[in-house]
Amino acid sequence: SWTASFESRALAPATPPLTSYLLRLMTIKKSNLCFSADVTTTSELLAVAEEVGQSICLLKTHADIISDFGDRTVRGLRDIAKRKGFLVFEDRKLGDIGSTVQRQYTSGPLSIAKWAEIVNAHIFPGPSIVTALASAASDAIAVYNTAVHTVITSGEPSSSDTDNDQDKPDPNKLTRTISVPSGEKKASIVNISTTIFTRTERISPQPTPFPSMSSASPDPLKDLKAKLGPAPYLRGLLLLAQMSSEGNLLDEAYTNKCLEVARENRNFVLGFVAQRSLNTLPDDNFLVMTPGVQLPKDSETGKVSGDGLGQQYNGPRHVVGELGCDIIIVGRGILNAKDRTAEAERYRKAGWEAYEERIGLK
Ligand code: UP6
Repeated sequence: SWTASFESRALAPATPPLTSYLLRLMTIKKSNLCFSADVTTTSELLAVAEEVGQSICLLKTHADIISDFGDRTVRGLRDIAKRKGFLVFEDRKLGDIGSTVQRQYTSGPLSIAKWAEIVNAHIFPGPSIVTALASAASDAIAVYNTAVHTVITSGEPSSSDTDNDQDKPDPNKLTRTISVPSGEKKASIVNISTTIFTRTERISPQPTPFPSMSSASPDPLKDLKAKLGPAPYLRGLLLLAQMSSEGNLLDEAYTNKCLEVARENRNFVLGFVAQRSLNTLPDDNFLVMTPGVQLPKDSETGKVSGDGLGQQYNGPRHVVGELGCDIIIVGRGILNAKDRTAEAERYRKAGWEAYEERIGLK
């Protein structure tokens, strides 16, 4: 239910590991803000990620509008994500037959699966878009997890370093992240591409209750890392269940179909891009991320309505507090500000206060 805290949703036993990690990250960082970095060069992307990184739980990209997208982009972004503590979401809105989306996801100049924990898709091509992407995702992370497996079966975890560097999988580093409890049978992976998700989930450490990131700490980001641990090398999908644009064709029946497809793929589908919470069954723990969010520039003049190109805006209190959305997605509201660091912080506070009100903390 959307009145439950992010912390309790992270700890629920059926919560997939990536969802759980993100919910813990949000709780510790006190942020349900996703920044939409709609910029057209690598330099701009890296600059703005540095500026807002501290305030966000997630950074959303449109890699296909970055004119010089490449190795430098990926390395730079992963480095900032690791330092500042956020996940990366490529807003690719995949929508084709299974075989094509697999390639769009894992190969070509973007090779999304290599650098973005989260990607999204439409379900208008039918439900096999989801199973095709799930299988491509598990193949993509198998390389990494094969390395882990080797180390697990050969025993000795390294104690030197707990960092998880996504760009250069290092089996020694990962043993600490997912060390197998003593006595547990060492799994042998017959078919790694189909077992990877259950396997990863089974051997992930159980999340334990976690204190908030301390703003009194001399280095809050270091504090965050100490409390959160390294990011798991996992991939997840969001379904486009509703859109923010005026006159869009995603009606109620379509939205319900998305929910149905998501329920059939609970370990891979983290949730939705939508305009309200879609969790209705007791087992539903889907995250809803909501674009079309802006705060009035100054609280005196009130409303923001649209961008003249179909975008429709709502405030964080409405979408999070009243409609039960979990994460606000903000692009130009932050991007066009003079001081983006301060503006991101203003959005983080607004989003978080709306969440605290909703769960009855305020
Ligand atoms: N986005 C929407 N509405 C949707 C789905 N996605 O606006 O229904 C994406 C846009 C853009 C961001 O592609 O990247 O969210 C919104 O940006 P803005 O805050 O600058 O309007």
